[in-house]
Amino acid sequence: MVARVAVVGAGPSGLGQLHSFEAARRQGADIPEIVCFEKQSDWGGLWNYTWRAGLDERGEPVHSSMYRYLWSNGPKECLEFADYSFEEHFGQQIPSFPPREPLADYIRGRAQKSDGRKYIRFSTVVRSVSYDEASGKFTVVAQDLPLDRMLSEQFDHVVVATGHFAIPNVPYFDGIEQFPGRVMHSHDFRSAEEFVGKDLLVVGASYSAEDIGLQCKKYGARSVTFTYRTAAMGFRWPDGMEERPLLQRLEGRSAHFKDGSTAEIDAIILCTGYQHHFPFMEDSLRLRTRNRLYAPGLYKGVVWAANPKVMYLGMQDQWYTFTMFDAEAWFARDVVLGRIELPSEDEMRKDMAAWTAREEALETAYEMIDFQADYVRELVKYSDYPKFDIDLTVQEFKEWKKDKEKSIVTYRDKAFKSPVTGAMAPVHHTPWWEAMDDSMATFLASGEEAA
Ligand code: FAD
Ligand code: NA7
Repeated sequence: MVARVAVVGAGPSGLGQLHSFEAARRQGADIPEIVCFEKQSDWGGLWNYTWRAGLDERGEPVHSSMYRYLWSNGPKECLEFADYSFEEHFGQQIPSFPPREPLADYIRGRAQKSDGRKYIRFSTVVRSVSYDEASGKFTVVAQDLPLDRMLSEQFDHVVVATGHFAIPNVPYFDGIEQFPGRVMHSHDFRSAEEFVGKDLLVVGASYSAEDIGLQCKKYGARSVTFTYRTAAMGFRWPDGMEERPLLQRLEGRSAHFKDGSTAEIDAIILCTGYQHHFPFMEDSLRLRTRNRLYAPGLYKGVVWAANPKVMYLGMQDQWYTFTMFDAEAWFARDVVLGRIELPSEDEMRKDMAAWTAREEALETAYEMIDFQADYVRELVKYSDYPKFDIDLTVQEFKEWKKDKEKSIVTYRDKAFKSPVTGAMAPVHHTPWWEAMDDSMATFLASGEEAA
């Protein structure tokens, strides 16, 4: 009997999984039957932008946390698929920091090339995954949303690729319920235009805070005050932007901070991160973790050690993204195909403990980059994921970090070299701070056409 594999989610991670099986099939391997369940009506995961926020047209939580005018926050060279270069997709060299639309197009381009759609059931949300010891099978219950029907099927393996930046972490601050202006989480943020001329408070000190705060200023917010819990981001912010210690309480429009200072604000965006949320997994199979570089219980960051027929992709905090998801997907595929033999549970636990100990000793961002690069290097040793220049990506990540320290406004104007083709990217025709139009057409146009 042919084995069956359920893949939950058709974002970059799930699509990487489908692509890996298809690559093996095209090389003549016998592959299991693959069914990918995707709750949205299209692929691309978070990159699949929607204007909707909160609940969608069918009452499901909106998945995407992406917003208009979102540009890649890292060099595209550090996420370039080893078997599908940007040059192959666009037929030309493109600048290093693309907006969302060309990146979404690139993700879809590779999935299309390997005919990924044939594996996917769109608009189908997984409601529960349970395991039966006696039969060794999983029961996956999914809801076909358009038909409003529950379907129940058996599988031999389950790959969870549902992402972890979609369910907001929303803290409470004293007096927030009486605040007279807009309060939202970054998950619901769609457009900076709403905040033109406003004094904005942004809670948080990580990527969302940095990018949303900066973007709001770029599009015309009067001022942006960040408030941090642990440490300030410490960038050299443009005029009208500053960082304060943690918000203690709100009194009307006044925000009171830990250092005793206050600010008058019109709106609050909580850029306070997300929850790893897998309500559909039965208790014994459910990953429970915060956003960190080595999630507990996952051998090689992928295999659920307590039941190795369950795998999770993309569950780490992310410096690397698409290539790391691929490295994981190839590993997971080869576990399913029996090409990788897993050690005993005890050995897996020792291996996980060693990675966790190393992760817990990390202090600087540079060490974290090295850690995640080593993790990707470790994974690709096990499979035939095509070689790419990982050392170059480490160098580029570190250069990018330094560029940001120099100027948070101009770091996206730099160009990097492809670890796949070795070609240097061109510099974008318009400095990012002045680039108000993020459409693919304008981004890909030559300087003269864009002018
Ligand atoms: P997702 O992209 O979240 O995809 C998960 C998929 O699973 C979705 O399609 C969802 O609909 C589906 N799903 C969820 N639950 C179910 C269910 N129960 N049943 C069926 N389907 C389900 N990365 C970068 O490399 N560069 C960037 O510039 C960048 N910017 C970012 C900006 C924001 C605001 C955020 C939130 C993230 C950003 N990221 C960026 C990181 C992002 O995590 C990855 O790029 C990538 O989208 C993760 O892919 P994924 O497939 O693991 O998860
Ligand atoms: P992150 O990177 O998980 O960061 C969450 C931030 O929220 C972080 O600075 C936290 O502070 C802060 N946070 C969390 N809870 C609180 C409370 N209670 N009070 C104050 N601050 C809090 O999530 P992001 O959304 O920034 O980034 C996720 C992805 O989106 C990322 O991959 C990007 O590419 C885009 P801490 O520093 O822990 O004190």
